[in-house]
Amino acid sequence: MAARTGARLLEGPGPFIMGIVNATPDSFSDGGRYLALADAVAGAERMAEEGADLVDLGGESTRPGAAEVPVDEELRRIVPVVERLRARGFRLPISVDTSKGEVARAALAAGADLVNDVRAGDDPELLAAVAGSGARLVLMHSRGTPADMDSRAVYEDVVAEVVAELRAAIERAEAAGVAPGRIVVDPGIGFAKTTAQNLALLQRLDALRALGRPLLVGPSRKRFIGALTGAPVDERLPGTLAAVAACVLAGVEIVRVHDVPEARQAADVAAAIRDGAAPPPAR
Ligand code: HH2
Repeated sequence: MAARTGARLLEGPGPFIMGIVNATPDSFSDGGRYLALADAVAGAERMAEEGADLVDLGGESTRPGAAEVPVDEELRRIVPVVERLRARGFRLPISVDTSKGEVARAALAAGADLVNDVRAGDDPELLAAVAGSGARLVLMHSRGTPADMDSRAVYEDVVAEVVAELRAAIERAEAAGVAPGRIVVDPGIGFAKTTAQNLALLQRLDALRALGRPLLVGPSRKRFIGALTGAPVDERLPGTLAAVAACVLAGVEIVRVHDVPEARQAADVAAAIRDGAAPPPAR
């Protein structure tokens, strides 16, 4: 497949594909695959060839029940990957999936462009690091920690509450100096949500538009697909692609996926149907 020319994130027409590289031993679907530095670098470079618009490097699993990773270990897993990719001239934006200020700061210094925080700016040091760097920030909705998030999936109106909690997170980030135009929001599919709540959010993505920020959604291989279809985690690609298409039809700017070439195709076709136009020739 030909390499893409690499439109700058959120500056081209989109939709943008965020490829997942988890440098962890225990992530729910790709745990162990990218733990070694060389494997993580090769995985990111392969995703760039396959049509990703950015890659998301993670050093800590956030699946329900996952163990917390000490900051030194998370730094050791992530920072050398960013450094090596930048040294090799990697042409895509690099996102770092972390909730720790120290990790965010070090990754940004090493050349990351975006911090993807599944705790929506809970750590003031993370917000300060992003504010000082001019990087982008993803604020993802969740409640509690991996240890207790399943028991926190209690809402009267999941859509209204997720919107309100993301609005509070945006205010906290802006008060800490993050530029309003640098913030992306994410409803946090699978984080403190039941299958019915995930579906409600995916049906009502328009409600998140009230926040006035680009949207990111991460449905890839998640439990709700297994709950709907009975498919085990390594057989959820078709369900993932259905969710990717639904997100793109709803106008989501960024989709976070493990399977880049398949999601690229699904997203481009969905976008062409949505817009009634062929995608740009680079695709
Ligand atoms: N989902 C996961 C991790 N990070 N970030 C955003 N913004 N949105 C998501 O939906 C999201 C995320 C969980 O998926 P994965 O990285 O594959 O697994 P693990 O947390 O086990 O590493």
